[in-house]
Amino acid sequence: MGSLPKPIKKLMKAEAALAIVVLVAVNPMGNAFATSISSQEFFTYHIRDFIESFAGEPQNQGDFYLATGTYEEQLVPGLFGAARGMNLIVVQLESMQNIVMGRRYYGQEITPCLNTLARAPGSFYFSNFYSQIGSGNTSDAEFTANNSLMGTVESYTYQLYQNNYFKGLPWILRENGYRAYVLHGYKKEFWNRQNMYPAMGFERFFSADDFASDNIEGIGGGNIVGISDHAFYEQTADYLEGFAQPFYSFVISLSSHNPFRLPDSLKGIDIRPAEDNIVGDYINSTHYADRCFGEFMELLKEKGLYGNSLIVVYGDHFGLSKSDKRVDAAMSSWLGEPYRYDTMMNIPLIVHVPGLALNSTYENSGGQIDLLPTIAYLLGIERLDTIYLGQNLFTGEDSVVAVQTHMLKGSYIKGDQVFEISRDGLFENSKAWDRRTGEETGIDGCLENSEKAASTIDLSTFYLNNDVLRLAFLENMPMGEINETIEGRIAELPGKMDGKYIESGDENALGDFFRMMREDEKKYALLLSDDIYNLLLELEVEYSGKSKTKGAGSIDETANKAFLDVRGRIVPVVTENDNYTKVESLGYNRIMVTPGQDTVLTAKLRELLKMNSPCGIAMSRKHWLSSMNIWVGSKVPVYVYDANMPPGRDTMPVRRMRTR
Ligand code: GP9
Ligand code: MN
Repeated sequence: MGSLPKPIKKLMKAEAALAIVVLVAVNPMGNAFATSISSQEFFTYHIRDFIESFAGEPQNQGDFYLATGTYEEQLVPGLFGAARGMNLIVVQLESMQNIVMGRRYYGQEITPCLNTLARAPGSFYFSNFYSQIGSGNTSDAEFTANNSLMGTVESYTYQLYQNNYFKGLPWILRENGYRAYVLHGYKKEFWNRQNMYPAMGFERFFSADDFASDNIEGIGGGNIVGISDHAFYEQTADYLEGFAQPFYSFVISLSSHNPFRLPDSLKGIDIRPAEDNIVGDYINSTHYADRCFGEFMELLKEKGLYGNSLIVVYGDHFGLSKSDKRVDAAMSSWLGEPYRYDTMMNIPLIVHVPGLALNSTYENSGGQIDLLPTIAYLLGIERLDTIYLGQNLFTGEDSVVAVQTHMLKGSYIKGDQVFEISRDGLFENSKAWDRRTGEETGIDGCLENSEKAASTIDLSTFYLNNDVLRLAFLENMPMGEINETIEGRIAELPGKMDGKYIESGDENALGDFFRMMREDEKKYALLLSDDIYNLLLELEVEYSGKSKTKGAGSIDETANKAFLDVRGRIVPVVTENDNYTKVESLGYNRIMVTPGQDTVLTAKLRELLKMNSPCGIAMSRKHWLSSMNIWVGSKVPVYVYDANMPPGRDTMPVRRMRTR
């Protein structure tokens, strides 16, 4: 099958091209035809391109390849294979943001141990590196780092795709003679790790069952009360010492978890009254996590593992949420400047290759998705026979870092530029700024990168939804057959559906609607509202089984399963003034837009159709009759309901119209 990176890169380019295909054309009669990519075509397009990428052209790794030593623009010549044959120890640090790295709090160094590692001979510190999680927090960080694919915002990745086949770091390293283990001192059921880790290729999961907890009050905080990092690393080092070599050990810390309350005896930083809030707690919590990490490094030295292991350490995600107004204010006050999303998502990455004298800090942009090819490069793996969407950071190129939470799909960081897509899904309403100064730069030239960032997410979802890795690598299915298999699976929306209008805040109507959808497992429904985003949020809070008090990861799985099933059959309808991107970020992958009452195709609506992939246009019968000339010829299906749906009315039949 040859090495895949080139095709993938080609695919990414083609993908970007796809999105800028003009989707709205004007016919000679003066009527605008809305043409877009139906979901069917969308998927067919992907897979066609995927096939071409395998079929043609001899492979030339020169221009982009990521893991071999053959490309030209490497940051440091000769690093390919610099850690060949060594163990790999990857440490994922809970809530560790880059903001504390190298920083002092009134003279007190917050992360002296990480700073020491970053400055050590053989260390490379990437300071412009980002978290790329979906809705699975820690587990998404783990997923993306190991598989070089984005997780999802639909639900958490470890739940939705536990039955998929993966071919990330653990499997690749096992193919290369390694043993692969994962160690984390918390309950094995949490984030469905016990089922997902074997699927990802880990041979054994050392969970809370395998660690003696010191149960320090407040460690971890919230519902995540567990073992201290001190006790965890101590026992981890013992386990590592016993492993046959070479091994890959994925080590996931826990102590520095929100809300960051440490017992006073473990606080190492004197906090002033101004930061006597979550910021001060965070500083102390990360300081403690850093100290324990330093102890771990010392233990590795004692056990002779420091000198023969490639060590990679990075943060999983932010600890201090800008989306929480009080946290935002406290952080801005401490920093003396507005706390921004790029600052929040910026996590440290340190890569340590033993035996090298070199030491550098790099500022090329990168994200967790880039870890697999970067590590494979240092380990000297010539060919990465898998599908991955990241790039080797040692090429020195700026990655277009795709993000999908807080800043939504289509947002990215590249070099010093941060681009945040507008929540209404319109490019022109978006903004961009310089990460160094925070100054707005205007959005000229951002479209292509925004589309590339969005396609990184769409491609990941496509591969995951269709279990493409299984078909391609486990079943060795010929490409044509993969195409047919996937095409056969794509479910089209039925021609007849139910329509329902519910006002946001109307709990009774929402409850009745949810029950109706649960009872009839074949029913699909169009959902309209005066405030569709908030209505969907209410639905999620009430019925998703996610704990309202216990925080991320605490999920009633039975309730959640029912919710996901119902959600998959709901098609929210957004107006051109609604927040399309925000609705999408709630995990709805079939969304319709409604042109409201206008009988013209407004520029805004055209833009929405161009920038996004709605599965249809929805409108009332009256509207359809008066604007048919606009929609006949549309590739996007048009669905029509009987009249204007008044609140509280029973459901209303919705039908797909013939437009072609
Ligand atoms: C629990 C730990 C925390 O095992 O990974 O998860 P988070 O709440 O950060 O996703
Ligand atoms: Mn976490």
